[in-house]
Order: sequence, then C-alpha cells, then structure tokens
Amino acid sequence: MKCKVCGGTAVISLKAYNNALCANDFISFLENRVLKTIQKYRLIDVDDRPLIAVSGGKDSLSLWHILDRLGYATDGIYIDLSIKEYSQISLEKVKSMADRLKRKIYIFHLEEVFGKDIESISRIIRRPPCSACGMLKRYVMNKVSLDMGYNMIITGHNLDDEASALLGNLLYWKDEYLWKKGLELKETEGHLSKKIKPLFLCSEREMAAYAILNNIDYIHEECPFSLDAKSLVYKDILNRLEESSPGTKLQFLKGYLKVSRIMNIQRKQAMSYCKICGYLSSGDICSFCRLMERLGVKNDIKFHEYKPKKIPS
Ligand code: Q46
Ligand code: ZN
Repeated sequence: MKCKVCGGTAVISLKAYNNALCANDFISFLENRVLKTIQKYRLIDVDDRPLIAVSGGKDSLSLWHILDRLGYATDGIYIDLSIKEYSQISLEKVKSMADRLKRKIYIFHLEEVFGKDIESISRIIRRPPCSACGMLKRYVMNKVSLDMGYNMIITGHNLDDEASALLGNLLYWKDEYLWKKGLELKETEGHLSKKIKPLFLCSEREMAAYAILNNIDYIHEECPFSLDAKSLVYKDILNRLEESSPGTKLQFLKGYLKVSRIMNIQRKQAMSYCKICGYLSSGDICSFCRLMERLGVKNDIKFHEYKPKKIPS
C-alpha cells in the first residue's frame, strides 16, 4: 500500500476518505483536519483562554499535543475520580504530557473534597456512576475554568463517541440532549464556560494511530465503569455499518451539524440558576450543591496546580 501523497509506504488506510498515507502525511492530515474544524466552525478566537480536560487517554492527550503543534496555548485540567490504580496511572500520563508540552494542569481529587470515590457518591445520589461522574466533572471543570480566568473548556470527544451518543439519543428521542451534541456549547451569561470538541470529525482509530506515531504515552485501559456502557453497543453497530459503507459515521455527524444549527435556533431554552452557587440548574439548588449539603461539605472546590518539570532537551 502506497501513500497517496508522497508515494512512500503507507501506514494507514482511510477508507472514509478513499486515502492511504505514510506516517508523516497522516500526522499532517489529522492536524490539518483539527485546524480546519477549529477554523470552519470558529471554535477558538485569538483572545480565548482555553483549558483542556485531560483524562490520560489517547484522545485528550493527542488533542493537547495537536493544539500545541497548531500554536494554541492550552493548560490542562484533570479530575481524579479516585478509581484506584486506573486514576493513579491516568494522572501519571497526564503529568508526563504536561512536562512534554511545558503546560500546567489543575488537578481536582474527588476523594480529597468529598471523602468518597465516584462509586460511593453514585450510590448516595442514586445515579449510575457515569451520570454522577458527568455531573461532577461538568461542575468542577466549569468552576476551575471561571475561577482561574479561562473562558473555554476543550474536550477530546471523538467522532465515534459523538456518533454513538447521537444514535442513543435518537433511538430514545431524548429531545433534551439531542440538540446539544454539536461541536460547541455556548457560554451562558457568565455562568458557564463555552465547551468545544475539536475532534468531532476525527475517528477513534485515527486518534489511536496519531498517538502511537507521536509516541504519546496514554493509558490503554478504559475506565472500569465504561465497560457495560450502552455506548459500546452503539459503537459496535456503527462500526459494522462503517465496514460495509465507509464514511457512514462521518456523514451521520456532518448531517447532524447542519440540522442541529436550525434546530438550535428554533429551540428556546428555559434556564434557571442554583440559589447557592449560581450554576445552571433544573431546580432551585443544583445537583452539585445538593450533594455538598448532603455530605456536609463546604462549597469550596479545592484543586492543585501542577507545574511542568523541566525536561532536558
Ligand atoms: S470516566 Fe466517568 Fe467516563 Fe468512567 S465513570 Fe463513566 S463517565 S466511564 S468518560
Ligand atoms: Zn449550586
């Protein structure tokens, strides 16, 4: 198999694009795809101060690396869910990327603030771990971002994550989430940072290849709570569709971007804010403040700042 750009040996075939590329041309292709996504959808402006949510996995660490290569200065935030070894190893990977890029990270330890891990918290609030985790992460990322003077949170959700979430929302017509799955979620009246997903059109397979070709040291294990997630079933179904018709996932999401723009304009959102912290909430008090009250914890989000080590060049 030959690279369609330079004629050298191709290391990856991209059936969705009818393309095959060598290592260097693939790296440029992927970085360029992220750049084009940022530019076309105007995700990052020159005066923005972005913060990237890093988990230690291939997507967020590769995205951090790509943003650095594209000249977007980005600091990181890591949320330690206190899932024993998994969280410890993830944090090591995140720190090693921070050292490599010479960027700082804000670290939030769940156990330090709540005295409990994610599993215990999920039992207390009677929500599945992923739902409790989503609520906590959204809150903490937003809070750290606003408190530390950032105005945007970047996440590493890739094309496969987004396509499977979209399929799930469509199958059950979850209208309240359906039109929020785009590339960006706008900031709201000074209460929320904008959220963007520059990997929206980059597949899991492409991200894994990028990580390997750039020697990015990431955690290969998945979070133990992701194993029984329905999203894995949706991913499998979509992969089978992709196998018989390459490009299906890409078309699914590109079509969604077009339609969701119209739907978002038509949709008027009724919002209310938490009486304690001012965060968006469906009731008088947000889920985070309710959890704090229940556990007798003060609304005081402690986090640590990790400064990169100097690596001899
Ligand atoms: S980290 Fe959290 Fe994921 Fe683990 S508990 Fe679920 S949501 S699976 S991105
Ligand atoms: Zn609140």
